[in-house]
Amino acid sequence: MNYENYIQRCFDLARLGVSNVAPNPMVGAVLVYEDRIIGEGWHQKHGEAHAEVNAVNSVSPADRHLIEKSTLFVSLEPCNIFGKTPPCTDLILRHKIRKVVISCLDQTPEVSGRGVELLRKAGVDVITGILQEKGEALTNIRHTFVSKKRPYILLKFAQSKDGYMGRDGQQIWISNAFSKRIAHRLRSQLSAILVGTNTALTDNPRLDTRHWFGRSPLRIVIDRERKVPDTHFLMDGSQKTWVITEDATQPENCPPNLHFIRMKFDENLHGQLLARLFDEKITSLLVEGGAATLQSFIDIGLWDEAVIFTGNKMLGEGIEAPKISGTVTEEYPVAGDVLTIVKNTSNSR
Ligand code: AOF
Ligand code: ZN
Repeated sequence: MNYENYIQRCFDLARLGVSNVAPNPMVGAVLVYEDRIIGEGWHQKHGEAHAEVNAVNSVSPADRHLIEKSTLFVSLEPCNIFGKTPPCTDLILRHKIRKVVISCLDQTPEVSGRGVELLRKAGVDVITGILQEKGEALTNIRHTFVSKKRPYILLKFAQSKDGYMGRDGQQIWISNAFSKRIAHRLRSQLSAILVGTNTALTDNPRLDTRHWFGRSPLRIVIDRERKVPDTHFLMDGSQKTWVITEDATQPENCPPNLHFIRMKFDENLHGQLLARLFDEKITSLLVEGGAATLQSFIDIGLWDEAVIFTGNKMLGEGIEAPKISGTVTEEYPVAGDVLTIVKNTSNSR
């Protein structure tokens, strides 16, 4: 039996939950009897059944007697705790499944190895670490959140071929329509999206997912002095929005999902914001600009990944794109643009 193929299938299934499972991780599971898949499942929505439950429930009546003779493959260690749902270890024992193969451990402190231990103590043969690096990449958002107690931070920007992001006070479109769709897909997969005051004023962004589908993230704008006028899209109440400011007085007729949140604009502004996001169980944050806001996260090492679109135009002058150093993990063409993914491999905070 090729463990890697089945674990890879778990990853593919897991990804189907991409926009709907936060703050939970994406998880996939398959049940295999003598090299035949008899059940498959994935975690589809936060608060609902885990992958293992869906895999067991998907087995046809004709195959149900095979469950106890099957091997359960899961992309993540099965949970042993009562969260929103009962422990998956109970399910495994109740169905007398004797072999479980997993990719990586669940770093949630209450689980973290205990799920495996519980199963082994009950006599289940548990194999761990299959395609572990890929399994960890799949759960990086959740694992950053539980281990660093802050959201996974992804920086996104577009730059011209000669390294400029735009010109002061002027909206300039650098990347192409294909890149824009990829950017909107990214938005649909993350939980919150942040811009600074200048970007909000100059670009009047909507920060939604209109060129993709699925839910739109929480919008956050840093606006110390409340410069963004209420005629701008960010203030329209179409999506939940936080305005981070020094003056949090609610305006009259304020839309119910527009929140003015007071913070101290000192050297710990990022810390305050990230702590607030952690409290609200927001597991990922997309920082979209502008240059100064992006650079402020880079300067203090608070970033995990950067997605950079490089267009094929030259601007000659303007606002320089942030300088980022990390490990390039992917680079590919997008209809004339180049998309580069950089990971922060230094030990970020
Ligand atoms: C699994 N299988 O498919 C998922 C798991 O709040 P709950 O009930 O959804 O459970 C939270 C815990 O379950 C937490 O440890 C999280 O990492 C894990 N997610 N575990 O066995 C799954 N989604
Ligand atoms: Zn579970």
